[in-house]
Parts: sequence; structure tokens; C-alpha cells
Amino acid sequence: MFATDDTIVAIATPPGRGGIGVVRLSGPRATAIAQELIGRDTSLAPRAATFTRILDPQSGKVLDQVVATWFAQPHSYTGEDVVEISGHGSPVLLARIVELAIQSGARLAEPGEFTLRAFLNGRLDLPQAEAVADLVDAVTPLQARAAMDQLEGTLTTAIARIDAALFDLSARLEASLDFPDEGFHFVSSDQTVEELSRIQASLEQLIDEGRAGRVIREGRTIVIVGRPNAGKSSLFNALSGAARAIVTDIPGTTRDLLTERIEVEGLALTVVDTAGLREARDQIEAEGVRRAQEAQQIAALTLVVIDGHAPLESDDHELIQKAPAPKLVVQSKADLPRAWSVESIQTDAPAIAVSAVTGAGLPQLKQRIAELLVSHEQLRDSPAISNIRHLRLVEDARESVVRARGALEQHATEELVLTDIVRARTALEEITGRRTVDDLLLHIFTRFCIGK
Ligand SMILES: Nc1nc2c(ncn2[C@@H]2O[C@H](COP(=O)(O)OP(=O)(O)O)[C@@H](O)[C@H]2O)c(=O)[nH]1
Ligand SMILES: [Mg+2]
Repeated sequence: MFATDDTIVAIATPPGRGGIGVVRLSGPRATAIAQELIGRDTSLAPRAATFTRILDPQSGKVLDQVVATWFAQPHSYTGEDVVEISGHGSPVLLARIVELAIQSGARLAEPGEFTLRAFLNGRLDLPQAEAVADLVDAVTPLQARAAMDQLEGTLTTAIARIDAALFDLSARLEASLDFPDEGFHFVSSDQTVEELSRIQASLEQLIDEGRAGRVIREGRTIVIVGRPNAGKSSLFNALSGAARAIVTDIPGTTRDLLTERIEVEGLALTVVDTAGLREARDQIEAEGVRRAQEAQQIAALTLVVIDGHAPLESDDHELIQKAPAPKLVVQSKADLPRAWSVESIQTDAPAIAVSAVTGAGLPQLKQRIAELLVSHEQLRDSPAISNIRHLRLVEDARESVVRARGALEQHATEELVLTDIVRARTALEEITGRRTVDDLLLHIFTRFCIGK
């Protein structure tokens, strides 16, 4: 992996112009290098912002007026000496400051390297470091809240509690192993089974939350299907708030898949508009229909649009039935007189009347979409766990706990039970990063942007 004993530098603000731009230095020579950049007239002080200027050594002229802040180790983001130089937000100036820092002995930081150092120096555990990336990537307020909770340590606390219970159990089992002849059992088999059940329940609760957490963190795809002219493209445009899809009264207008990212009740969703499902008139339409059917396979939710202004046909029932669950029936064109009532369709799927023209029913539709993807409570309290890596490891831990219980119930030796408990703990330690391999760190931290 990367060296950790040198001084790294990078632009910490987003590329492009801005009111200010920040160059960040971290490492043993951060202050020395910053001091070289600003010259001898002013000197940096710990925990203080200093108004100063950067001199270009080539021309001897002032390059920029800046504010330099020294965060003395260990009370900094990385745990090392950090200097943040806030200059004017010009990409050319910031690049020049970085260049000068490199000439003075700094190295250009790799993506995520500041946060990696924070992790290696014990300032953050692994879920917290991962939360930093999620927070920066968040596109909805709900995603930001879930990431912030993780940064605040909700997952770490939950894992630590479970790990402490496992540790306690293993300590007592080991004690019984060490003193087999004393006629003294540190832990009864019944009691152990009971405790393992409790631990299993805690892990299962996390796994449950994780399902909703993943929907929040990763978003989901919803697919709009229906017969030609049902009003699919109009609904797609209404949901995305833009006239993305062409709307005409000519059946078969939409022939390829159209996708748009939207936010619904804090969830980041991708909506897909599809070609109308019918006997295709030509090759292009046939391909469109094939793609529409394929899109349903990846959908987390299917919206089946049925023209509310035209009489129901047998095809419509078939369409609703064939759509994969979970699905929602949308009775379109609610601003026009209705040709049928939503009660007349036989399906377990909820049905909602919506007008793409007036927007009536759209808020209700959005709410139902969100509820079908995650439950009400899960939308209210952000779940402790949302990352697939964490979820897999919690599932591994649960499996080991179940195995330990099974072994106990079959009166296996304490050693066997212990092996599974140790396995469960190993999985949990991999989440928090107490046990890590370089590959995993590389995988996690290269996801970051440079300067983070
Ligand atoms: N009055 C009314 N007309 C609609 C509504 N939604 C769609 N339409 C009309 O129905 C026709 C077909 O719409 P379109 O969205 O292209 O349907 P698609 O073929 O399913 O994509 C167009 O003439 C639209 O203007 C609606 O909510 N109200
Ligand atoms: Mg269309």
C-alpha cells in the first residue's frame, strides 16, 4: 500500500472555480513545508488561522493571499500535523500551490489517503472512514443522514455491543476448558444457548435494517410498463420533472429504454420508461418490447400503467398479472372521465389514479413507491447498516452463531463451540477494521476522491 511516514498534499475542494479553494497538507513535514511556502515573515501557530501570502520562488512575487490553518497532531483529521491553505478558488493557483509543496518535499496524495491515515492513526474506524465517502457521495438528504449516523458511530456501537457479548461468552467457555476437573462450570449449556439466541437476534435485527439501508444507500430502479398510449412516457416525465420522453398520441412512440435519476421521499431512484407492450409492428419495436420485458427483471418495483380513460381489456389483466412483484398499478389520465374503477381490477397490487397533466395523485404515488421499497419506520429512523460489505460480514457472523448453537445443542465439545464463536468475532472485527488486509483497504480507499 502507500507509504505512511511522508507528507502528502492535495487540493481538497472540488475541481473548478470557487470562492475559495483549499490545499491540504498532512504528515511530519506539513508545517515545515507550509512555512517554506509562506516565507519567514509570518509563522504558523497551532490551532490558529493565519492570514498570509504564498510567494512564488521563481519570480519572487506574491502568488496568492491565503489563510493557513495548522491543526497540530494528534488533534487533526488524520492524526498527523495538518495544514490547510485556503486560497482563492482558481484551479491554476491551487495547482501551483500543490506544485510548490511538492518541490518542497511533499508527495501528491492518492485518493482517500487522508482518510486512510485517519484510520491507520485510530482517528476513525473502518465503518466511519467508509461513511466519509458515503457522505461525500450522498445525493439525497436521507443518504446523507444515514452516512452521518454511521460516521457518528451507530454501526460501530451496535457491533461493539454484540462483540462484547461474544467475548464474554468465549471467556467463560475457555475458563471451563482450563479447569475441567474442578467440577465447576463457568457457564451452563442452557445459559449459553440462551445467550447465543440473544446475540443471533441482535445480528438478525441488523440484517433486517440492512435491507432498507441498502435501498437508501444504493438507490433502486423502478420500471414503467404498459400498453402503447397508456401514458407511460407522460408519467415518466411527471416523475422526473422534465420533458425527457417524447409524448404523442401515436402508439409505439417510445422504442428504447429511457432512464432518469429521481429522488422520491429521500430515496435515490432510477426510473425507466419502456416501449409499449404489444405485438410489435416492426423490428425496432420488437427490440423495444424485448428490452421492456428485460428491464422488468432488474426492477425493484414495476409500475403498470393502464389507460384510465379507455375501457379495460383482457390484455390489461394479463399485463398486471405478468408483471413481477412488487408492483403498483397506475390508472392514468385521472383528469379525464374514468372508463373503469380501480376496484374492478383483480390484483393484490395497490392501485393509484394519477394525472400526468394536472399532477393529481402524483404525491400519493411517490409515497406508495417509497413504502413498497422500504417500510415506514425504516424511512423515519435511518438504519444502522447500509453497506453490502458490512451486511455480508454480519450474515457470516450470524451463520457462525447459529452453528455454535447447533453444536451446543448436540453436546459438542466446548472447543468446537468456541471455534464458531471466534469465527463470528473475526467477521465482526473485519467490519470495524480491527482485522484488515491491504487489499481491502485499497478497495475501500480508492473509492474516495483525491484530497479526502
Ligand atoms: N389528459 C391526459 N392525457 C394524457 C395523460 N397522460 C398521457 N396522456 C396522453 O395520452 C397519449 C399517450 O401518452 P404517452 O405518455 O406517450 O403514452 P405511452 O405510449 O404509454 O408512453 C398522449 O396523447 C398524451 O398526451 C394524462 O394524464 N391526462
Ligand atoms: Mg411512450
